[in-house]
Amino acid sequence: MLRFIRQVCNMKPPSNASLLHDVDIPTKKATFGMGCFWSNDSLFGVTPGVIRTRVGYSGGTTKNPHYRNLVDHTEVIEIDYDPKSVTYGDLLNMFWANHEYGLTTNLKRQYQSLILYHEEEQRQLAEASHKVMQERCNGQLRTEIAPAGIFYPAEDYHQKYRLQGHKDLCRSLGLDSKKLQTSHLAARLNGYLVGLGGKAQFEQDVVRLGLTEKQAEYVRREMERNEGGGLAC
Ligand code: MHO
Repeated sequence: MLRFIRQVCNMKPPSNASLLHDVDIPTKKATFGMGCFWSNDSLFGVTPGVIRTRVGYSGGTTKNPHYRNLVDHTEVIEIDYDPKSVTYGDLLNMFWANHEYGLTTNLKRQYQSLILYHEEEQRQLAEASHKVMQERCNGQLRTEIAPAGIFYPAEDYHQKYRLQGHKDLCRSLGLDSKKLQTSHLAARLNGYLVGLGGKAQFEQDVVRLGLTEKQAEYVRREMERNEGGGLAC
């Protein structure tokens, strides 16, 4: 155990630029409110085709909301995805399959089930999927669909919340406040660390993401520890 702790604490900031923080390809945005944004950040961050994620507040009317004063805003996740690798329809399926708040009547606005669309095609797909779900739920669904407005990024400590629990790993990855919102690698690890994404995908990702063997080994241990438990908030 001691040896393990020492190993982790010895992780040095990367000496080369091989870590895959920046992925410079054309992306589209998707924005969803589906309860506490910590878990959604992990869920989408580890999804193939998702390039970057950040969490924040949107959907309301007041300016500059913050966590302790959301007023009419909702916790949302903003996703940058590669439409050649994952479709908006795939993301919508994940939206419907991974939260239960659409049926709750007395939910705080903070956790509103919400789809904020960025273009006409997204609106149509969102409304079509909503119609199917609404029939399945006998008209009880509370999910709202609206055009995406201003997105206010949440405070730094909410970004890649699960990853930030691993301070030495974060330090070894050279994560700063900007990278917490833009790093591809951070989005992926934030999911893997809580047991999402699966071992096979992680092993394929190790080299691509530029992880050292020590970093990879640390993530493997966490994946095993958390297997199957990823989404609790
Ligand atoms: N259960 C968590 C929710 C946080 S979330 C960002 C808490 O009570 O702090 O809404």
